[in-house]
Amino acid sequence: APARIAVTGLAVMGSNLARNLARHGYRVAVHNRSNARTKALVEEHGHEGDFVPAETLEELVASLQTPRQIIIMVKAGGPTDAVIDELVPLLEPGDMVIDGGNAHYADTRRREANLRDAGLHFVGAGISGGEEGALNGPSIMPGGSAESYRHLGPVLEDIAAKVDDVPCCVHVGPDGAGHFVKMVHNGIEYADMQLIAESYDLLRRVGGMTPTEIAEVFRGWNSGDLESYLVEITAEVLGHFDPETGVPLVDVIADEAEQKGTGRWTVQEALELGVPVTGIAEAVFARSLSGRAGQREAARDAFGATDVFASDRLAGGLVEDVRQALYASKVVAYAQGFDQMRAASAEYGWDLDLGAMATIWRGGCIIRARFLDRIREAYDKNPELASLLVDDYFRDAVKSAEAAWRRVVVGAVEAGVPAPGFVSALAYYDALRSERLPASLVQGLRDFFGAHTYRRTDREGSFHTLWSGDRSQVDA
Ligand code: NBP
Repeated sequence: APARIAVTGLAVMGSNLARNLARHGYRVAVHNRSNARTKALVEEHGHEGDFVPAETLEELVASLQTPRQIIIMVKAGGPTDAVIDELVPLLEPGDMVIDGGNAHYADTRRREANLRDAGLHFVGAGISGGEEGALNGPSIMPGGSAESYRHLGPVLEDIAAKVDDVPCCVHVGPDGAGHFVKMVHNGIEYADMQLIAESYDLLRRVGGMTPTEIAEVFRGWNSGDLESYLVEITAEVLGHFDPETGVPLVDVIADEAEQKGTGRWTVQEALELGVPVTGIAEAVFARSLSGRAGQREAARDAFGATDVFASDRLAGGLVEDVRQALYASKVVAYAQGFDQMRAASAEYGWDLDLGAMATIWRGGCIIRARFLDRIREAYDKNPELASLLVDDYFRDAVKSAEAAWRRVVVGAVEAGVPAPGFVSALAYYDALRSERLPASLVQGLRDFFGAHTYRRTDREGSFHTLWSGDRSQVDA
């Protein structure tokens, strides 16, 4: 019998996805550029289901039922284009090519348009959850045509993670929508991790707690509003001791954070769209700063290795204050990420259902969290919500955290412990809720040096002041 679906690219993600499909009873055709991986997959896991190994793409295509569904799981970028170029001449109108890699959404838009011209469906599908998710149920964010989702949706929903029996997979929107949403997911993941890291740093350096004690704190937090995969694994990492030296592992890991680029993409796209994603940007920059070893050393030499300055601001309930600051800052980071998805949806005509995005991130992916139920409820109540922050539930949560949040920010600044995530999140909140912003002065300056004009608060129109003349105002 022909295979139901195919996977080409059998490194860790592709082989786990193929196994997931096979375990769900699908006859899966499998292929890899170098045949050794295909052989290894079938030898090691052939008993898990019904695999159809193919040595060439021709063989792979020939083994499939029509319309064909072929998932590409290769290294993002050039390799994806190479596979598509080889595959397209072998396909027939109506066939579906699914890219499950971490593609940039602009590449996905380009590929979708090209394949559409050839009568093919191209589905850029964000897949989150790493190798574990690919095998046991990832969060899947497929873009592409509605018609392709009618064929593919049932299969993808079948292999996706489930929360309360609801699959973590939904048709996100046309062309690059799926990969865009996956990108923002990763950006939010950066912000979330940065806020967690700042919380740890404050508890450690201001609170004088040990990693083991802090692990315990995170374990406790994981049974409340902050319940999430990242908080859960923070307790695991902080509680782990290096078998070689016997010290907490976190103390022997080099403090230079790396990145693969999706956080940077998120910020670059936010700049293009004009959406302030300050939490994600601070997280990306914090990683970059950590990696600038030479500058850090020079600064330590110049200023003396800073220990913590005395501050009694946080003497009282540090742990609870930090918990509240973390929660409020996290709400800001998510609010910003959702703003970015809304802006892209308007820009590209994607008609994204933001509540559905929260739903499919509840399981399978790295930012899965209890909190996402609240986000879904907020958008269910009001799909046109101006900001997540103003939803009743989040407004109350942020308001009740506000005093603690300010104490943490002031305390961190006073102690000299960098907390860019907390500080910028609070500044964002304060800016949004300000009656007047000094942007009026910025406009005045722009008008002064560049005749860029300004609008007035009291009547319509554009105006310019004759700064170098008699300083009267003219209509612009
Ligand atoms: P890699 O990203 O390490 O890619 C290795 C695969 O790409 C191998 O199958 C390799 O074939 C194939 N490949 C390359 Br490289 N160049 C090729 C070419 N020119 N033509 C055909 N095949 C080529 O694999 P991965 O870590 O499994 O990730 C796969 C995708 O999933 C990536 O886009 C990744 O960003 C994404 N992703 C990964 C994770 C994760 O946790 N790792 C999570 C979510 C998404 P070969 O065996 O012949 O060299």
